[in-house]
Amino acid sequence: MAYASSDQGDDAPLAVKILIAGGFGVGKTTMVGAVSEVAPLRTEEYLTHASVGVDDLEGLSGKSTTTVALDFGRITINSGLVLYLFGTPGQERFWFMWNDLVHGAMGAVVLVDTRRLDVSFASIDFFESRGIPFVVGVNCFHGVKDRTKEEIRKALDLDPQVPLVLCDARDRAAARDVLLALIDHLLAARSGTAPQPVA
Ligand SMILES: Nc1nc2c(ncn2[C@@H]2O[C@H](COP(=O)(O)OP(=O)(O)O)[C@@H](O)[C@H]2O)c(=O)[nH]1
Ligand SMILES: [Mg+2]
Repeated sequence: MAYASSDQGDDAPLAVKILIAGGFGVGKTTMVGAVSEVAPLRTEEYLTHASVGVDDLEGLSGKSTTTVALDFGRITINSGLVLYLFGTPGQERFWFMWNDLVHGAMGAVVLVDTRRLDVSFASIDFFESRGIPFVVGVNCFHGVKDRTKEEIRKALDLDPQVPLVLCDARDRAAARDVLLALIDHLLAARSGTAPQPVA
């Protein structure tokens, strides 16, 4: 994937790769679909009996598909910046893909569902351990804000500098706001040197 590609000429927008991560069923596919200005590339499969007992569907009675590879979308922030979004597969059996997906990523959104915070712990650990800047998007399913931001921060054991934004993954403007919070965070983290994509 291209990042700040030098062969596009000076006027070409900066292309930045962002990962949309979080556990199974937190709204990754939904968010990429909501913000993408290109028809999102999806690799959803219907959940089959084969996934019963493998994919944890507790609390997800409406979920009938699952992302087997990844979601891909694009959003133009302004004339100088385009984000390429890669939704990561949430199920544990696809974690081997994450080391490839992370190549060149400048930052990440980790989506959480307050009813099942634990399913996103691994994503947070992953980005923390690799020093990749991320923001946490709290997907308020059905508009339910059942915990305060402080409670969620504490439960996730988040570093104080990691932004936490409430959102509705289905809503384009709300999803865009999460991405804007990530861009602000990336710029703030620069402190002289831009965050470097993972080699
Ligand atoms: N009510 C509500 N449902 C949502 C929201 N975000 C996602 N969903 C639903 O929750 C399920 C899981 O979302 P999905 O995007 O497939 O999760 P993923 O596994 O992280 O990609 C789907 O049935 C979505 O339609 C939300 O903000 N509110
Ligand atoms: Mg998905």
